Amino acid sequence: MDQRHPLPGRPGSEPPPLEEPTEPREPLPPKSDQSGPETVGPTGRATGADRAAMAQGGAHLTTAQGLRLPDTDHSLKAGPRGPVLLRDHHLREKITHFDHERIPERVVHARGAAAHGVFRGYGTAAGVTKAAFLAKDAETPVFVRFSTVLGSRGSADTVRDTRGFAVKFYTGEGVFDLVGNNIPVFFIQDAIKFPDVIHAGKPHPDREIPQAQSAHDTFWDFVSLHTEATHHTLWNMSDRGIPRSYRMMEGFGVHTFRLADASGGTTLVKFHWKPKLGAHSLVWEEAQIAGGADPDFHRRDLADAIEAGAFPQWELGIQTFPDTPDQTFAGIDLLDPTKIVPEELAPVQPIGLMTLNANPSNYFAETEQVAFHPGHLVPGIDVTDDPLLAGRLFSYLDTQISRLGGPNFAQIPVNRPHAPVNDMLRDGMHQTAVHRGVAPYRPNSLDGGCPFTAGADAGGYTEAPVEVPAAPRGREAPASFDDHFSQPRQFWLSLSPVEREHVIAAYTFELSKCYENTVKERVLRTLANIDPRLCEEVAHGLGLPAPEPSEPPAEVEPSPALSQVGQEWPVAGRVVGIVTGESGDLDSVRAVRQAVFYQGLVPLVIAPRGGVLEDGAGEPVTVQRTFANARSVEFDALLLAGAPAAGADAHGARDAKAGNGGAGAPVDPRVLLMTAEAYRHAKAVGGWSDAGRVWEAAGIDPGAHGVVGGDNGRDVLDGVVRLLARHRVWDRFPATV
Ligand code: HDD
Repeated sequence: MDQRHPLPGRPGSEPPPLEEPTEPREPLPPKSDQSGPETVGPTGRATGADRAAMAQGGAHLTTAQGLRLPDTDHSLKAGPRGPVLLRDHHLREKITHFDHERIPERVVHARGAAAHGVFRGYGTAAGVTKAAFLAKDAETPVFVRFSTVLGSRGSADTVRDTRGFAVKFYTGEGVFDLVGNNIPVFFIQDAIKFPDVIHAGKPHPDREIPQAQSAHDTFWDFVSLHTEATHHTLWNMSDRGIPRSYRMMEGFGVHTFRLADASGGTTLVKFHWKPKLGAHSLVWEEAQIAGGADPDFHRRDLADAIEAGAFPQWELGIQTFPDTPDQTFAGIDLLDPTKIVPEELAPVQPIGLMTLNANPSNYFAETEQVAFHPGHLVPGIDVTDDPLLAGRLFSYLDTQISRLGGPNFAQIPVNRPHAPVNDMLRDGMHQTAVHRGVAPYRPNSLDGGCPFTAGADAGGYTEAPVEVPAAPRGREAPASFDDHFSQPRQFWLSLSPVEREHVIAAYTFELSKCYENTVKERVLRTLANIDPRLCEEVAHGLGLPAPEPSEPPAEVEPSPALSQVGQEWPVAGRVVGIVTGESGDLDSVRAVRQAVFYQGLVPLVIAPRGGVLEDGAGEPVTVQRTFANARSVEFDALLLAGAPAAGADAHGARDAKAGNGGAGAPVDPRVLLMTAEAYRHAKAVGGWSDAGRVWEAAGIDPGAHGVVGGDNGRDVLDGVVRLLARHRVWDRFPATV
């Protein structure tokens, strides 16, 4: 963690005064975590006109035409009680602009959060691709947008859904977009079904419910009628559907891509993003609570981590496969986007590191207006004939035209390439470039023949000369696309027992929200083909008979890389709540808070009321959360500096002495709820002083794994941090499957 950033509430970062200034002054400078890349003009040159200067220059309020205004609080009226005059241009301009502030939200992936960063190539991909940004130590600015798929722009972050993982590389050879997800497979094999799967997943058209959910009839109707969706759906029902944080998600390019080296050799690859913090998830109850208590849970987590200097990192890796005419590997059809290639068969080879180090300064300008497209490629990276990818290559350009109001969205600052642009595209809505010359066509003799085309030796993009197989035209898929159950079964068999429990619970929950028994029964038939035990458990939960499989279970080997449980990971940036009462042992709180911080974690002190806690002995302790606004879901681990007594709350100490009360004082019920929840969600909990009274009152076995007691807060913290490295204390939950 960057030590330059002071602890929240630590003296040294004095905020500017909040009073209304009496003299004009420049707007506040961007915060240190908001320094995005330099604005680049449509020609690719740095404009020098920075974004703020273009829309927020000068000290005085003006109209959009730059006319200074003496007042913006009163409409122009005929006398103080008279009618408003239509000639008031400022009123009309202000309201008209406001009326048009919203643009259509993305038809999918509407809810997102983004960050700027940098990608550094390792040079290890040099043997398979000529892409310059992958060269050793080449540094490329990136903009990354994470998203949910189904919900509207204002929906909650922690819903069960696939997450988008879209990365824009501003390379010197043009923009490369890797528009992936946190799940390595997709629902459908052909893009022509995309409107159908999305119509099925979106809220029902009559009442427009449920929001941001797959737990409804039309979704399950679709996926049970299109059994190719089984694999993706199973991933959604697994812990992958409810990530702990965007920082702790894997990312996948999903399709097989084709890399080309300088001598024309080609290699098929699948792209993977591996988070340095490991891939971790919420538990379902936690996700639901967070959806209400903090709908911005993931968005906040990402921005807070970057602001605190705990920059999230991912390694980009590739699985490589020979570019053979059949485009299969180990019997797996590489053009089928419902299939993975297990990492045990084709290891993921790291080729670069991405670090997200700056928050956007304006959500709309950057996160909302960023426009990705899987067809934004650079020399050395090409597409394959995956039929899902083919449709995507059409869809993204098309959608930006209506979403961003015309064909010039590449001129929006966040979308501008950092490579020079000379495209002969002209005019259109929102044209901001002032093009020179008279001959936007080529060849021409009037503008000196410019622009010139570039062969491969001048960095021009050339498609790999792949043979197109001769076959009669037709609407059909290869026979290999008919295998819908072997890889879902492999995924199921690869999960740890506790992860399987979660899958069973997720299917049972989602299907219990459906009204139509025929839909549930059809889903059960697909589950029977994955694994009879999975089917039986879900059927039991629904109160329905378990059907027989329609095909024998596939003979597959588990792929251990698919499980998220069992390894140890860095704990940097994890959030540790420290609960204390008004009159608790502040010395221990100070020491533990400091120790948490120096281990690279984020300490948040939780007390009965806000402000600071003082004991006259040391520095006051700033309170970041109160018993009234804290919920366990915010913390990866909870530490109790004693047993805060009931009686003190945010409205003031009803009992001035309330705090870590005497032996007989009842524990504050909000602390009990927080602790019991954290324990139930398999989090590490620790405590010192008389924290044992909390365990007792919350019904927690002090000897249970993951409950760390002791006399010294620092020792307790060490025990808790060791547990955090495994994310959760799963072995507290004996699994049955
Ligand atoms: Fe898509 C957005 C990822 C299939 C059509 N998609 C979108 C975003 C991500 C993905 C991450 C959000 C980008 C952002 O943050 O702005 N989509 C995928 C993946 C797919 C996939 C990994 C399969 C492997 N998508 C897919 C198909 C189609 C689309 C088959 C249409 C035929 N996707 C779109 C879209 C969106 C979009 C409608 C909505 C907003 C946008 O493009 O810019 O065009």
